[in-house]
Amino acid sequence: MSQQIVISGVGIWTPEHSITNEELVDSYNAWVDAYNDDNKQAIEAGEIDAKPYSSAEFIEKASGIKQRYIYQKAGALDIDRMRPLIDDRPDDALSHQAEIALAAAKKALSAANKDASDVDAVIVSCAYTQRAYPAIAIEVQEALGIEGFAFDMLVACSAATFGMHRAYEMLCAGNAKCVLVINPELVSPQINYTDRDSHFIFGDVATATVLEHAETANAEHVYDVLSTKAVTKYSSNIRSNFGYMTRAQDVDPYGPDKLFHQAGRRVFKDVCPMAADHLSEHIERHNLTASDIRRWWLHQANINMNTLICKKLLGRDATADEAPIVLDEYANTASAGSVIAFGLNHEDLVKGDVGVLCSFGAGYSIGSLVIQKR
Ligand code: CO8
Repeated sequence: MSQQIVISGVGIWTPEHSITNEELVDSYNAWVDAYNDDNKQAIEAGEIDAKPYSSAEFIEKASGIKQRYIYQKAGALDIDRMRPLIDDRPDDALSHQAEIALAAAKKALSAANKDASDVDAVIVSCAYTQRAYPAIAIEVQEALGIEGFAFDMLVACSAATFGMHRAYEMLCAGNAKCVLVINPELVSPQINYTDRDSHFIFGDVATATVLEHAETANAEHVYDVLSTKAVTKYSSNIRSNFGYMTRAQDVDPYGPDKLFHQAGRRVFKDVCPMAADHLSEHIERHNLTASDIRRWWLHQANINMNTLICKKLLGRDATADEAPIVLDEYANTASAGSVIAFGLNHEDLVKGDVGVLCSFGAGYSIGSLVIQKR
């Protein structure tokens, strides 16, 4: 590689609305009462099972999540609706996802001390895009007035790190000079708010990072990307079957299997050792051990996963300073969790400090970057 690649800016857009565990559980339990009442005869006849209550205590203990942000709160807690209410915009209006992508992008550009005219490539990388085409990234490119090219990519939980990998490679190859990677995780429309196993897991957010060549970087906080590492292994344990094929399949396009669903305990067991091994191997490339890493900006799905992974790496519990947690406030934000952790917890690092950004989840997919403060 002839030129050093750096991360020179990070931005986070946080929705103005939030939902606490208590609010979510109150709504879900009221829906359960109505469902069980409506289906009383079938339940008593043993034809269907009564729905069990959710519990705020369970949610916090099992996941560490206390609340989540949501793009539009209206509708999500309404027991006659149980999904957010988001207006349908005409083709000539800015789309919802581009709007939140832009908000995060502007913050990242400002942190990087860049104008849109400095950027020549845009990647929108997230768990879902609200349409197939034209790409959300091209809409954002147009809104910012960027000359160059843009594209969308989907890698569920690892979309943000994999997007940064692509930016790194485009910069190494000389195909771009400055890349904006944006993760507009507008996931609330895909949450099954009538499923107690998963209704609490996710929150909306948008994050963005700026990657460029070191020689053009002029921001206050700049990180050399020492290397990137990715692995995928097919699993249906986290899945959404939502998509255009349902039109031809004569099935309910919004049925439970078309929304997010998972075998959570199985995912926990499979992914923790995979992520720990992945991270060990990645830092070994640089002759580093876990104790040499100043900060771990890990994927934010479940606090118990992060505790276990850190314990495997360090041989002890990580402190909050070593491996910050943001999921208590943001919940699981699909691919954006490690970027939020980075965005909120990096300015105190000093020159030479090494940190690791890592995502893990659906696919399965694991992506990491070893970075060093300039
Ligand atoms: N309230 C009360 N009880 C509950 C609730 C609830 N809300 N939910 C489940 N229970 C019950 C269960 O039914 C079960 O009861 P029983 O023992 O009688 O069967 C009991 O509590 C224990 O349930 P679990 O075994 O499921 O509980 P866990 O301790 O395993 O915790 C978790 C569940 C929190 C889901 C945990 O397994 C976990 O976090 N696993 C990791 C999952 C993960 O990281 N997945 C990644 C998903 S993110 C991703 O891939 C991105 C996808 C794209 C974004 C999608 C956006 C919509």
